[in-house]
Amino acid sequence: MTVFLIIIVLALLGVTGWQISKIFELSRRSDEDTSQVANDKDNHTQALLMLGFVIFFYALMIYCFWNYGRFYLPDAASEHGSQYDTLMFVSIAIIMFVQVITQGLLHIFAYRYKGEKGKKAIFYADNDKLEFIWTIIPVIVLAGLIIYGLFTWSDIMNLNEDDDPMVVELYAYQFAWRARYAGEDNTLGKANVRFIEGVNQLGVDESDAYAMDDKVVTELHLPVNKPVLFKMRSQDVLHSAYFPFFRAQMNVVPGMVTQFGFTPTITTEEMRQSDYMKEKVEIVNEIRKERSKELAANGEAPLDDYGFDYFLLCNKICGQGHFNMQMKVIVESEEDFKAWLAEQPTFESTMEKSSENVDRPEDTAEGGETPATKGVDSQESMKEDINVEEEQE
Ligand SMILES: [Cu+2]
Repeated sequence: MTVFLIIIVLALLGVTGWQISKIFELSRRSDEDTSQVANDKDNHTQALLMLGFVIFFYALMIYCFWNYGRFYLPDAASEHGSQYDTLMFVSIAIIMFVQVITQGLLHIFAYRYKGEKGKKAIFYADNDKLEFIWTIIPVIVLAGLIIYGLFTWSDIMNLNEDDDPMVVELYAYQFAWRARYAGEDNTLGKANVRFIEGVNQLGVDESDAYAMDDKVVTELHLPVNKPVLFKMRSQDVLHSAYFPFFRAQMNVVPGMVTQFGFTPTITTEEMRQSDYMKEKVEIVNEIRKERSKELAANGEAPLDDYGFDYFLLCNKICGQGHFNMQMKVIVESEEDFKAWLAEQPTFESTMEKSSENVDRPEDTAEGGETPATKGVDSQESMKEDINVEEEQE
């Protein structure tokens, strides 16, 4: 009913506007120029609008650089990152330079050579020399950029196999990540979604000898200055493994293995101590403090303080829980990494434990929690969270 009334009100308003415009038309002086052909006054208004637009456009551009510049990522935390950033910078610098000049010229010319009574344009058919110049310059610049981009791409993508990179699988599913370390042999065991059962969440092939020493974890640890080769697999839909601080991103496609490698160069602790990050964390905590005050006023629990950590994000909108599909990444010294990895259970021991639990059901209640079963729990609770949200809607 309300909608119907609103529609009627809007229709009546439209009719009123139309009637008013009719009255204005009738009250016009008879000597006013009502021709459809633009006169000097029209041309002058249009010319001023063109000039006004380009000034507004430049002002907006400067404002955006000034205001949003602080959202740039800090120096890359990977070996190839600076190459990537330079390519990005060179491309943007060239585009900005050309853009500023051509936009300016386009609008200034529109203003300067606006139509005027008695003014006639020169008939200028063509000029081979000019056409050659404005064709060849973009061709050279674009070809240069593309070739530069291709070289950078192949430099980044072709991991040097002689460096013997550590192989880690990144496993994506709605809506979380798991990592699988290849173990002592640095070879990942075979896996297939058909083998997914119980604690074997990643579908690792139990009959493959290479799989026995694999380690499935929920947090990605990386030793600093060591090359890592990621092999990516998806359980369900298209995901994208995105490491913004390491300038790395690769699609994770169901049914195939994609790969990407990089060498982290800045540890989590070093990044936390950098001026950039200290300032950022301070700002975030300032906002959180303000928010906590509001929460406290409403009798709710205040927010925890934020501390920086690297993370792996999903950068493909893969469903309802996409926004929270992330995994903590810790870059640390090789000793710390080795100590951490040694504590993680192998696939073999996880499977043995689970089969023992099946044999002796009385143990399951108090049985130790392996990271894999922990994963099941968090996955379940995540699903519950989403269901709760759905109900609220
Ligand atoms: Cu995803």
